[in-house]
Amino acid sequence: MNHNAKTLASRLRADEIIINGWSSLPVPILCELMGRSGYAAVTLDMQHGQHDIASVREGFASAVLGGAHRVARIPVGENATASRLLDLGAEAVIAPMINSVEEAAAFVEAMKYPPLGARSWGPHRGAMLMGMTAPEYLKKANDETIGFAMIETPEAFEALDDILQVPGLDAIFVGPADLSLTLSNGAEVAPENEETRRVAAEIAAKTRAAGKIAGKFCTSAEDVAWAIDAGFGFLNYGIDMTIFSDAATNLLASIDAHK
Ligand code: 3PY
Ligand code: MG
Repeated sequence: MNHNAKTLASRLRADEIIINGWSSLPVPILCELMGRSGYAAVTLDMQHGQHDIASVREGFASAVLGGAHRVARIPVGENATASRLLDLGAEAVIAPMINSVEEAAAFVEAMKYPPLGARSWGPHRGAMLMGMTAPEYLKKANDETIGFAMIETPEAFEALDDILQVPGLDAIFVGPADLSLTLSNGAEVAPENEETRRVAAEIAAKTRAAGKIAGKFCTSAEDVAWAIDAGFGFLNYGIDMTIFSDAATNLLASIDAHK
């Protein structure tokens, strides 16, 4: 966000629906283009995407230029990177494969300043991108930056009630590809199948009942509509690589000489 604009946290807590674009390519201007195209937020992916710290640092600045909120996903268990991403200006960090209360608590510890956690001080770039002085950032960071714990296994679903009680955990994000893979014990990746949706709907209901923000990765326009009805407020729809290759394929298909 830019100076004086609302934070992502405040928009989500006010029940605004936020459509997020997934950034997997380490090309900063694509984050700006996503913002200029109308995405409210962009998530830069360090788990399965090609981003590293340098491309996220530049991508955040580009997202600001494009008017999009800045989100990033860490690799599994790399909580030190979560703190670093906040220092570089992340408004939200997504942690994949949170399967237990202990894992959720360790993530919160990296995300929050005392007394909620043990985040170390040094948010110079982060405060700048939030349009805050360092003392303002210290006062507001625990409320105005968000940690999403990803629920994407039956084990995580089993522990969800307890995970939702972890002090300082702001939000849950459903990864339906892994959820379907693990629910089917490796048989299929089917993010929109009945069983995955049944579990995802319960995750949304429990998360909302606990007063927390619910997010989900969506794989079609119909899936976005379904997820909004189910209570999810932070929705990813669209991945940079797919957007480009689909657009290129459609463009070429529209040329008679190409057929
Ligand atoms: C999943 O669907 O498993 C995800 O992690 C989405 O990025
Ligand atoms: Mg996943």
